[in-house]
Amino acid sequence: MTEERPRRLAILGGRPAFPEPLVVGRPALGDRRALLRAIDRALGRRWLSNSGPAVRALEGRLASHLGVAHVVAVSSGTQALQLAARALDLSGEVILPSFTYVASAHALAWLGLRPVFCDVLPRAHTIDPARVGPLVTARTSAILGVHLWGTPCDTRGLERVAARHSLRLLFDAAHAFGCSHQGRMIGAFGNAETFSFHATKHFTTVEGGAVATDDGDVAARVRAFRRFGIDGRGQVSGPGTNATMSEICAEIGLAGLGRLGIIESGNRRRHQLYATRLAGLRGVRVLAFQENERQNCQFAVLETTQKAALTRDELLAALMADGVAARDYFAPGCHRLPPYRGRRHAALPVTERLSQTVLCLPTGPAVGLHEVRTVCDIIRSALGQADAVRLAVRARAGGTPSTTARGS
Ligand code: T4K
Repeated sequence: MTEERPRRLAILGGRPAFPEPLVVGRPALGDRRALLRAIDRALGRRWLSNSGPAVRALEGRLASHLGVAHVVAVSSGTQALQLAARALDLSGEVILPSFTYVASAHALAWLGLRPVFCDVLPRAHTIDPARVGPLVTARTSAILGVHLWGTPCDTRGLERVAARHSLRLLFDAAHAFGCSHQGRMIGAFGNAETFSFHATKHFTTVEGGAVATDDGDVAARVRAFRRFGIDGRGQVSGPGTNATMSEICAEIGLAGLGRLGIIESGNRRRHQLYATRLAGLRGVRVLAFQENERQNCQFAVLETTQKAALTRDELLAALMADGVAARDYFAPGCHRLPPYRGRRHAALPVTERLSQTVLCLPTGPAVGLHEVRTVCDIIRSALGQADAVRLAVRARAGGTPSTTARGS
C-alpha cells in the first residue's frame, strides 16, 4: 500500500491548499429562494421602512427568543450601542475592555463620551471586574461589558461594581446572539444589551442590530431616537437620528431565524473538530465554551502560548500562504488605535498579550468539516517545521526578524 505524502506547505513552496481564500465570517444566508421570497414579500407590500410589519414581527420574535421585554431593531450594531448609550443618559467616561472590535469604543467616542480602557480576564477574554473599580472617577457614568466571542462577561462581578459606584451597566452583545448565561439568554442582562446583525454575524439581517432591555422607558427612548426623536404619539419629543432597519433587512432576518439551531450545531461540530485535531499540540489551545450553556460558536479562537514553536504572526503567515484567511482579531487593542493611542491608559498586560497571541480560524456554515481538517493539518505541519517556516516568513517579509511575543 502506498502512503499518501503529506502536502507541502505553501509558505515552503507548495501549492496553496485553498486557491480561493477560506475566510472568517462568510455570511450564512441559507436557502436563496426563501430569501428572495422574503424580499419579494416586502417589495409587494410597498412598505419598505419606518417600522413596518416585518420590523415589528422581527422585534416580537427576537423578544420572545431572548426572554426580554423589549427589542428595538436598528440599522447596525454600532447604532444600537449609540442609541442605548443615549437612552441610558451616559456622560463623561465609560469603562470598557480594550480587547474588542474598535466599534465598541468608537460608538462611545462618536457621542463625545470618553472610553476608559480596562484589562480583560486571561481565560475568558472579557472585562475583568476586579480591574474596573480602580478606573472609576467622579466622571464615570457606566461600564460597557463585551461578551467577546459569545463568551458571557462575569455579569455578577460587574453588577456588584456597578452597584457599588452607582454606574449604568450596558453590554455589547454583538457576538452573543443565541448564547445563554446562567440559564438565561444573553439580552436580558444589565440595563440594556446591544446586538449586531451584520452580514458576518451568527444571525444576520445583512446590516442591522438591536437593543434589548427589560426597561420600558429605555426601549421607548431608543425607539424615538431611532427615528428623528418621534415618540409613540407621533410627536417629535426631542433630538434623534435615523437608525431605522429596513423592511427588506427585517424579512431577511425573519427568514433566517428558523435556521439558527442548524447553524449553531454545525458550528459546534466545527469547533469540536478544531479542539480535537489541535489537542496536544504544544503551545496552542482552542478557546473552550461552557458545555451547559447555549453557544453560537460563531468564532473558533486559537491562542498561542510561549511554548508554541511559532509566534501567532508566523502561524498566521503560514496559514495565509495556504489560502486560510484567519484573522488576528482584535489586534492591536483599541487603546493602541487612533484616536485613543497617545492617551494615558491603565496597564493592560492581558490585552497586550492576547492581541499578539489570538487567532480566529474560519468557521460557519460556509466551511466544511474537511476544510477544518485541512486547516488543522496546516497548523500541525507548520508547527512541526517551525524553523523552516520562520525562515520563509522572514524571507517574505524582506528578512525582518519577527518581533511578536509568543505570549505566556
Ligand atoms: N461590537 C463588537 C464587539 C463588534 O465585533 C462589532 C462588529 C460591533 C460592535 C459593531 O457592529 P456593526 O455596526 O458592524 O453591526 C467585521 C464586521 O464588519 C463587524 O460587523 C464585526 N464586528 C467585526 C468583528 O467583523 P471586519 O473589519 O473584520 O470586516 P471584513 O470586511 O474584513 O470582513 C470580515 C470577514 O468576513 C472577512 O474574512 C471577509 C468576510 N466577509 C465579509 C463581508 C462583509 C464575507 O465573506 N462577506 C461579506 O459580505 O469587521
